[in-house]
Amino acid sequence: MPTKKYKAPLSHLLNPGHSACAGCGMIIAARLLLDTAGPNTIVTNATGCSEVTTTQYPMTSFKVPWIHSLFENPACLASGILAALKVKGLADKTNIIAIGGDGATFDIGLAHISGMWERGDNVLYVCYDNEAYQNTGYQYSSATPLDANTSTTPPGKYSEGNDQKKKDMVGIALAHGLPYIATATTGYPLDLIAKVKKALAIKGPKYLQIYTPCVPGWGIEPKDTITVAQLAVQSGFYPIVEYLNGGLSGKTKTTKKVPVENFLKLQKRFKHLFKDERGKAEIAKIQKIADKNIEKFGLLNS
Ligand SMILES: Cc1ncc(C[n+]2csc(CCOP(=O)(O)OP(=O)(O)O)c2C)c(N)n1
Ligand SMILES: [Mg+2]
Repeated sequence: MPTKKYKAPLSHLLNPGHSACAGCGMIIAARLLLDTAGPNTIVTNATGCSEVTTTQYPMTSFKVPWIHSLFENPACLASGILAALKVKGLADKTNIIAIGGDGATFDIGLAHISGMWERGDNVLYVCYDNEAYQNTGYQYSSATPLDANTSTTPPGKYSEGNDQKKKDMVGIALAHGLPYIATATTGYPLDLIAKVKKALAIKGPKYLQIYTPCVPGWGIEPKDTITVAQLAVQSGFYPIVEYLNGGLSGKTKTTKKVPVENFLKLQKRFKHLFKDERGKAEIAKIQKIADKNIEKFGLLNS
């Protein structure tokens, strides 16, 4: 586990005054991302919390050039900007970062992202993964984990919440042969910063998936944002890994395996699992998923 502490700079490229919830994991990630990328950056943004909370007309929190067009197309915008910068001879001097939530990335913008990756465009695509369409009222996305209670996967007599497993977006990125792919989380800011730096230093298409707890969507206390993200990693629920040219090049290990229960019980979206025997059996299934991750990536320090 990383032990160093994060020392925040005195000014930021994402101004305060945005309307993100107190304790929002996404907004912490956004600030770390921009401060690391620096002012020579152009951002394209999908629709979602990362856009709606930062750019309420006529104001913006962004201190770098920023554009939003449609929910599904930050990748297309990024490719267009790259083409224009090439004509102007500025392509090698500017970071282009495309941003989308998990809904924009795993579901609705996936075809456009695939095209951008296939073309080999020199763009860093960042997904803020809060595991649902949180902006429009906590609906299920294909990034929603098994058994989570969302407004479209409510638990009840015949349901334990979401009955599907989370889509393997990192696997999809790997299939595109990207030179750099990583997961990170606001739970470990220094690791996140290091990955942004590394990604931007590499030419070609990059994918960074950042695990960002959502206070109202997950039903957590604002003060628990960092703790919940760390427990997700320490339990194996959300593996933090890095791939260079398709080979596993980094992983965040844990010294002591934390039971997934410790992660789940801090969140109202999993509250129904702690009611009865049926829920207990579901927790065992989630534990199996985490155990599989620990085994697959070798996450336990022995
Ligand atoms: C084509 C289209 N479909 C649906 C919407 C409505 N919509 C706007 S934001 C959003 C949810 C975004 O979810 P996600 O990408 O996960 O980002 P989050 O808000 O969770 O950060 C939806 C469904 C839209 N704007 N455009
Ligand atoms: Mg989302």
